[in-house]
Amino acid sequence: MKDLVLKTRSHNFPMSTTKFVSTDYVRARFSSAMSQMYRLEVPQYGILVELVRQVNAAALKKNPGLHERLQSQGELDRIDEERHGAIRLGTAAELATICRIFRVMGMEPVGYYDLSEAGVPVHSTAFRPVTEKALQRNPFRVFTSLLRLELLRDVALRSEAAAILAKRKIFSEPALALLEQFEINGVLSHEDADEFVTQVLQTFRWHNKATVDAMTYKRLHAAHPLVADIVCFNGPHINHLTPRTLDIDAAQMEMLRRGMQSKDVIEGPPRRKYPILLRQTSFKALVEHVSFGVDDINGTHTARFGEVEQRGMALTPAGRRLYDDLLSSAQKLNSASSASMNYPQLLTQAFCGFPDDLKILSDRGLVFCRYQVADEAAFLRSAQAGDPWDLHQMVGSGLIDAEPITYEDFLPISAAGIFQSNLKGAEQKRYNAASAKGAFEAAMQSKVLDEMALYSDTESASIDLLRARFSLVA
Ligand code: OOG
Ligand code: NI
Repeated sequence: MKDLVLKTRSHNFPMSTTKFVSTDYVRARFSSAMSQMYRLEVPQYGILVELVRQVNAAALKKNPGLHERLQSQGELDRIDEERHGAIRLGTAAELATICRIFRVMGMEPVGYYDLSEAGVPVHSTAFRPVTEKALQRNPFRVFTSLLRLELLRDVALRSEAAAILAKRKIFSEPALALLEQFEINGVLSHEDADEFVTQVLQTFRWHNKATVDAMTYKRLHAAHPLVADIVCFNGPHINHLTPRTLDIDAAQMEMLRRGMQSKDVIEGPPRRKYPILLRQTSFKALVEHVSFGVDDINGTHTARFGEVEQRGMALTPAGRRLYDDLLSSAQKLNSASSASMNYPQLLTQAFCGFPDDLKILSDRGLVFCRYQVADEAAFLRSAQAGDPWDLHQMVGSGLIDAEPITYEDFLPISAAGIFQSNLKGAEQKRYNAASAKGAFEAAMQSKVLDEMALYSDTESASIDLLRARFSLVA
């Protein structure tokens, strides 16, 4: 529990012996500190992590091909350390500061997710590392949502909520001081980095005392349960942490066997031989005791849950269009009451339209790949013989391997499903709101990165490297 102990900083550290640390170090420390804290706060999370570890070990043992693939992609070592978390912020200022804080950890905002379409009054991004090396070192991500008070119908309630939020300070003074120090120097010392992690962790801890009275909580909750969750506490408590599993069907079965209240349906694509994008399931949020107002009136709040995810291949824009089309056709059939099949069956049927063969997937340009030399001797022979550079042909003849790139992001429809299954009493309303990426970026004071461009850059970089080697030998 070293991470949770508040340490005092010594300021008489001589510069010459000060060791500076990388942003990767800060992120890895923070991810591990969050995991330790959440284990203490929500013991079911610890059980889930252990369950996933067992499922993963079994999956690797059963499937040597999977073991080999993860190893060659540099992912084997990160699996047990891998997790994402989620937080919900109340104001533009909070989002702008969190963006600066996550930069100290080498995390950038990637992607824009509009959840209003699915009846959740927030929009979101995911902070995550973006380089291949940083992802291998530690891929910690935080799905970060910002409340959209302007979507509430009741104008008086809007300003009441805004006034409550304006009063809170969610970051500690030492955290902000270290943040400024990092921004000036571009680095933190080992000691300061550890202190920074300790301080930032405090922002995400649970508060069992609401900042408002029970009536105010009730009114905000009636507008939307998420509004109460975001507005009524002194900080954006981490609401779940998600370990990565290699077999989500097995993990789901194991959750049910151990009596966890897991969702009935796994979000995302159906089970396949070659997994694509992201599949997720969660256990229901806990009903927790909280107290309200100065009189400490007892009540409950429902927010925190557990989730597992399985990651698959990153899809190109063409692959993603096909995914979105198939998913929406399965969902349409499911909402037509005449359907004779259940949702998982409809989904499986719809996804017959998505090839499940690596060669077809890459030939049809549906997945992003990292290209590597497969047959070193033949590659060199071909270069020396003066053969023309022809990637497609060299993959076909086995000189080069096309290794699918793992999806590192989230899915808006799945995220909405996860939000919904954890909001007690939320009615399924649709907000008639325009997507507001520009407003989100203005609030954050930073642009979000385009995830497709990141995958495409990784793919191109691998091709450029091979091509340069090929012409060097020639
Ligand atoms: C975030 C829900 C979305 C995911 O993995 O898609 C999410 C939240 O409940 O705050 O975490
Ligand atoms: Ni999640």
